[in-house]
Amino acid sequence: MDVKERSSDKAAQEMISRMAEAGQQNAWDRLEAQSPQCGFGKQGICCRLCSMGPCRISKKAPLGVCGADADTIAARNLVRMIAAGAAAHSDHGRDIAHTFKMVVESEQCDYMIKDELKLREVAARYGIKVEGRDTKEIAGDLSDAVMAEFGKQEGTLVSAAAYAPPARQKVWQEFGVTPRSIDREIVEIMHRTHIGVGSDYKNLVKQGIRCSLADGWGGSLIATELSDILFGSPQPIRFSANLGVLDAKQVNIIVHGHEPTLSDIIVSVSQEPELIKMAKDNGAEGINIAGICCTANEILMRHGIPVAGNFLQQELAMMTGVVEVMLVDVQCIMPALGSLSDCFHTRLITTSPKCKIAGAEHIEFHEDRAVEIAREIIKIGIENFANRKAKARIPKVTERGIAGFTTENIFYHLGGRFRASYRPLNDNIINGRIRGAAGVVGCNNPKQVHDYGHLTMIKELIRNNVLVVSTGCSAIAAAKAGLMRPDAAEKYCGKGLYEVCETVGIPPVLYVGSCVDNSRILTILANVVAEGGLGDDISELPVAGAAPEWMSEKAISIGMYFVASGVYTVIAEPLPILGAPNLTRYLTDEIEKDIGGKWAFERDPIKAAGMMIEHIEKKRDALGINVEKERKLYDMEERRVLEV
Ligand code: NFS
Repeated sequence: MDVKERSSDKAAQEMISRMAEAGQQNAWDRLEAQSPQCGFGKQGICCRLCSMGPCRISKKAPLGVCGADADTIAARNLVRMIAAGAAAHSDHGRDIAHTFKMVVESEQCDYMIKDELKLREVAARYGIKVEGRDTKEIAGDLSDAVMAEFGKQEGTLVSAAAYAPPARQKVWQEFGVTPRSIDREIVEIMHRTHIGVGSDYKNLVKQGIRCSLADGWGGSLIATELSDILFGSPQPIRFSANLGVLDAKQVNIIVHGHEPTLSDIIVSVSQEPELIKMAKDNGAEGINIAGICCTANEILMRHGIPVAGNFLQQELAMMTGVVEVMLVDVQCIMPALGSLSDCFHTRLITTSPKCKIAGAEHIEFHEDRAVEIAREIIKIGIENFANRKAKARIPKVTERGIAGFTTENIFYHLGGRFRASYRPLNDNIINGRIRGAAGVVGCNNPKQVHDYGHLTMIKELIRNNVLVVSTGCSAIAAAKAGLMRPDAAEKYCGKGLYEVCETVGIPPVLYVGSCVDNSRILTILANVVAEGGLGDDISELPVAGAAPEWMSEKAISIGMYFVASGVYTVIAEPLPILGAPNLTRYLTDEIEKDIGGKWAFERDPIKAAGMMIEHIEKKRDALGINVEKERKLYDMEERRVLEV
C-alpha cells in the first residue's frame, strides 16, 4: 500500500500508515474489499423499488418486469438520491427553525438571538414589517413564516422568491419547477418513483430539480440564515487546521456531524472556568475542542475553533489515541467509528434520536437543556483523560488561514472600507482581472486520492484568475493546504487575481462555511446579478461549480440546485446514470436549454478546471466583456476603422 495513493495530506498519510501497522481497517481498505463494485449500481440501472425485482438492465433484458427501461430506472434512482440529500439538509434546517421558535417563545433558554441586524434583514425579505417593532415580535413572525415553508399546502416557497433573481424565477416558472414547499417536493419524489407512477425520465428529473431548489433556496438557506441569527453571523477569523490541532496535554473533544445547535453550546460551555479547573485537577492543561466535517465548519466560521479534518479523517482522528470524546449528531458519521472506538479509550457519543450507532453510547441532546447536557458531556471527556490506552501519536501538521466570509461581509471586503458594495467585484470581473468565480465544494471519496482533486482543481482555477469560494470538506481541504492564507495569493494566483486579493487583503479561496452554507454561494450569485453589468440571470455569469471528490446524496442535491440555478457544474465521479444514454445526454447537454445550467463529469481535476475556465470564458464572450481578447485579434486595418 502506498499512502500517497490514498491521501495527499501529510497528516492523513501518517495516520493511514499507523492504521496499517496496527492492523486497523479504514475506508480505503473497505473500498478495496468492496472492489470491483457492482457495475449495474454504478450505472444506475438496477431497480429494487418493488418485489417483482430486483431488475437489472442489460442487452439481453433491456426492460424491468414492469417495463421500465434504463432511463426510467436511472432517473428514479437519481431523483430519490436528490430527495434524500434535500431531506438531510432541510431537516437540519427544520431543527434550527425549532430552536429558533423555542428562543422566540421561551422567556429564558440557553440560546438567544445574536444577530439582530440579520434578523431584521431576513424578516424584511419575508415581507415582515420591521420598523418600529421589537426583536421578539419580528422574530415571532419570522419563526411562523419559516416554519410554514416546510409544510405549506398552497403557494410557493417565499424564500426562493425573496432571494433569487427575478429572471431566474421566471425560468423556473416557465419550466414549471418553482418549489412549492420543502417537505412536499421531497414527498412527491417518493410518490412519483413508486412502482407504476411516472416513467418519463425528463418528467422525473423535473421533480428532482424542483426538490433540489427547495433544498438550496429553501431548507439549506433557512438553515444558514437562522444559524446566523441564532449563533451570530461569521466574520473573518483566523483558524488552524489538520490533525495537529489535537493536543496530547489537553482533554480533546471532537465534535463531528452537522448541526450547530449542539457544537455551538459545547464551545461556549467548554470555556467555563469550573470545567477548565476540573480538567486541570484531572491532570490536563485544558479543554481542546476541535471539529470534523460540517460541524467543524459551523464553529470554525463563527468562533475560529480549530478543524481536525474532513470526512476521510474521522477514523484517523480517533487513531491518534488522544480523543477523549467524539461527539456526533447527524450525517457523514461513519458507522465504522463504533468498532474503532472500542480499541481506544475514546467515548463515541451520539446525541440525536435520528442517529444511533452500534458501539456508541447515546446521550440525547435536548435544546431546552442544552447547557446542562453540554456540561455533562464535557465532564465525561475530562474524566476520560486519565484512561488513555494507546501512546499518543499526533501528526505535527497544521496550517493556518482565514475563514468566516459570508454574502453580507464580502460586500465590505471586496468594497474596501469606503465602498460597501459588490460593485468592485463586478468591476474586476468586467475588466478581466478576475475572469470569473467558481464554487468548489463537496466531500472526500476514497475513490479519489484524498484532497488531491480539491487542491489541484483550486490551484488551477486561481492560477487562471478565477476566484474560488468553498464550503464543506472541500473548504477544509483548502484550509489544510494553506490556500486560505492571504499570502497564498502571491504563491498561487495569476496576476489579475493576485492584484485584487492583495489590494483587498483576502485569500484567493474564500471559506464560506458548511454544506448548507452553499446557500451563501447562491445568494452571493444573486447579489452579483443585482449589482448589474453581468447580465440579468445567474446563467449569464462567468461562473462554474464543482465537487471534485463528492460522495453523498446531499452533494447530488447541491449539484442539481446549482445546475437549476443556471450554473455549469462539474463533478468527478459521474452521477450513477451512465447506463441510461438518454438521461445522460439530457443532464449533460439538453437540460441547459430548459434551465440554463448543466452537468459534466471529469475525474482529472486539471481537465475539469479547464472545462470550467472554458465555460467562464464562453460566458464572458457572451456578455461582451472579453474586450482585451478581442483587441488582440484586431489587425491594423480594423484598428484604423476603430480610431475613426
Ligand atoms: Ni457535505 Fe458536510 Fe463533507 Fe460531504 Fe459530508 S461533511 S454536508 S456531505 S462529506 S462535504
